[in-house]
Amino acid sequence: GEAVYLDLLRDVLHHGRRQPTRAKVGGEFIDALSVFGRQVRYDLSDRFPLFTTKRVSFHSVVHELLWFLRGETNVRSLQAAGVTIWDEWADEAGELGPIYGRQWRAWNGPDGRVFDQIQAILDGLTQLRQDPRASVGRRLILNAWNVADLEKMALPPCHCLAQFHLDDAGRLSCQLYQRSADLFLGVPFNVASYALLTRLIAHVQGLEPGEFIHTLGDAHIYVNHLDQVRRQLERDPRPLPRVTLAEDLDPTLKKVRREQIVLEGYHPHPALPGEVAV
Ligand code: THF
Repeated sequence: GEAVYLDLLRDVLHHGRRQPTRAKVGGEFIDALSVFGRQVRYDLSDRFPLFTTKRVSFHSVVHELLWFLRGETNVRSLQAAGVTIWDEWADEAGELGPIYGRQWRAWNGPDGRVFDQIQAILDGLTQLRQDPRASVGRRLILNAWNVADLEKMALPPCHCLAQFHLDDAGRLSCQLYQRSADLFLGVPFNVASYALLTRLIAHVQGLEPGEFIHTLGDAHIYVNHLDQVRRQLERDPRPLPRVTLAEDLDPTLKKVRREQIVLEGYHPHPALPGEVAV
């Protein structure tokens, strides 16, 4: 459960090296305590990993994920839902360039072909359910790191590549490689987001959720979050909530509606506000 995340916070708090970063808070460069290379696993079979030692906005997590799944890269529709987490990086027109949504749903090939990676994963799982030897078995990859597009993105992807895995018991797992992990603000979102993506894919494919495995490159705590992290570590985690999904989700995952995803039994400690480094 949540304990492995709290252990990671403690690890970086005690063993992280203080490093300069490219990011700014209030116009000034900010340092971070940082380690390189960690891995954390979350069981998705029963409870949902939305952390309880501070309130995490499930509303923002869901809207951001559905926005990625629609292939959108403009913040206006997020703002209309009251979600502002991408505002700092958007231009005057609300655009972020070809970030996650574009790469997931419409990766442009050199010959003018357009690749929908989410649909390819869904089709791959359909094949794999019929034939466990199908060649896609170890190729269920979602890749946002499009080298040719990086300079057009407002921010290169932090969660770069996810691999899905179907086991012989019909359980779907996901492993994410995250090159840069803002442990206090971003990671609670990232964990909930990929846990939900795994649940959504499993649901429309008639599979059970397995595990979410979070592999981290540079895992850091920005120094303006240290007080909040220390307070968070004094709190006792509570039972994790449950998420239930409507039976009739759009099988392409393009038109899933907010109200089709229901959070139950979430009783977190109070929010711990912190300013995001841009
Ligand atoms: N940049 C940095 N420095 N950290 C990140 O986590 C991050 N991202 C995305 C892109 N760049 C990043 C943006 N995601 C919040 C949460 C996620 C974000 C950005 C900001 C945030 O401020 N959360 C507050 C408020 C939540 C809300 O308003 O709903 C929080 O208390 O959780 C991570 O991939």
